[in-house]
Amino acid sequence: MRERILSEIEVIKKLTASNLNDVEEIRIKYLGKKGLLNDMFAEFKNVPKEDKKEIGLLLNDLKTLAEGTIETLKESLESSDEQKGDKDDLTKPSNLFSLGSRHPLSMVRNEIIDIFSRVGYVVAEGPEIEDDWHVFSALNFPPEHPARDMQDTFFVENREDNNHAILRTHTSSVQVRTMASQKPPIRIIAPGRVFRNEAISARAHCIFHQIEGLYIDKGVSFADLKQSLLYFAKEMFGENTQIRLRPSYFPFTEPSAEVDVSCNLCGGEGCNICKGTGWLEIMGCGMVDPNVLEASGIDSKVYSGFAFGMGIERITMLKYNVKDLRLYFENDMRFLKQFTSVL
Ligand code: 2U9
Repeated sequence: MRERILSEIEVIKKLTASNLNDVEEIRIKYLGKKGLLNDMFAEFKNVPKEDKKEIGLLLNDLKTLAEGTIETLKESLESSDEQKGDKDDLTKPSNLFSLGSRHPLSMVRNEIIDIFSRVGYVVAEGPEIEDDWHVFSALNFPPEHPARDMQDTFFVENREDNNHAILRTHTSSVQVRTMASQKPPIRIIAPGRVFRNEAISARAHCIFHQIEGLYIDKGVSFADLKQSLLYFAKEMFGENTQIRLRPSYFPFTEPSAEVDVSCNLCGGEGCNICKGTGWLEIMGCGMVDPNVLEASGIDSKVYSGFAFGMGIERITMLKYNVKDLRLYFENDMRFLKQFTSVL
């Protein structure tokens, strides 16, 4: 009997349990009515008299050890269950999770789309990989124009007929496609990504975003263009904003102009943002050249139209005082977190 008790002591010392059912099984095995200890205590009467004291002490040790071990196993499982229960408490408030926000370029693009859609413009989209005809020829670019050069434009595929596949350098190709497939009146706004072969710096990037507008109907005049742009400038930069137009040149518009808005930081007084002039350049515009209308099958004797184009990066820079173009593309959370609107 001594050996049995000693070997059970060793077994109990090594007991483990992975759940409370295991502990109950151990309890029944050792301390249950028909358990090992009751068996042993029943057998105790057969122990020779001279061994009774020693075996009795050993039996009591075994019982104390079994009770203590079972209690310890139970306690440790209950406390880890409590922790688990804590995690599964469905009444607890959930952890806070951080919501993302719109990219500043998307916010400004959406705001511009919103302003023009309030006066009847609809959004038009087209492919980023274009061909020479839609990007240059249909827009009255002469064959030797420098923009057609590989230094300025990314070529995707050279074609024998010279209608090379290229990455669009402006979204004007979207308007060309709309003019070729729809009859006037046309009133569209074309937002999108454009590509130019430029060295990346604080002021230039090889990828940027434009929004262009096109309005074609009978009797559309330069006065309509001016009023439409004044409406846009006031909606975008505030009710007191003024505009001025300076003569310019683009192959696709005639006459053409650059558009400035009065600096809303200094109210036109002159500051370091407007470099002391009181004016900030925001876009280019003009009356669609008759050659451009004709190239897309629109009769220039019946219809006229105006067009304008702006860089979304530039408008965002002016609106939010962003100093370096590269910030838009780096996805640095410290920059992006400053724009929390969900426009
Ligand atoms: C068609 C006819 C005419 C779109 C126009 C501009 C003037 C212009 C620049 C502003 C800054 C591009 O992002 S930028 O570098 N754009 O100055 N864009 S008129 O004229 C068109 C477009 C399509 C069929």
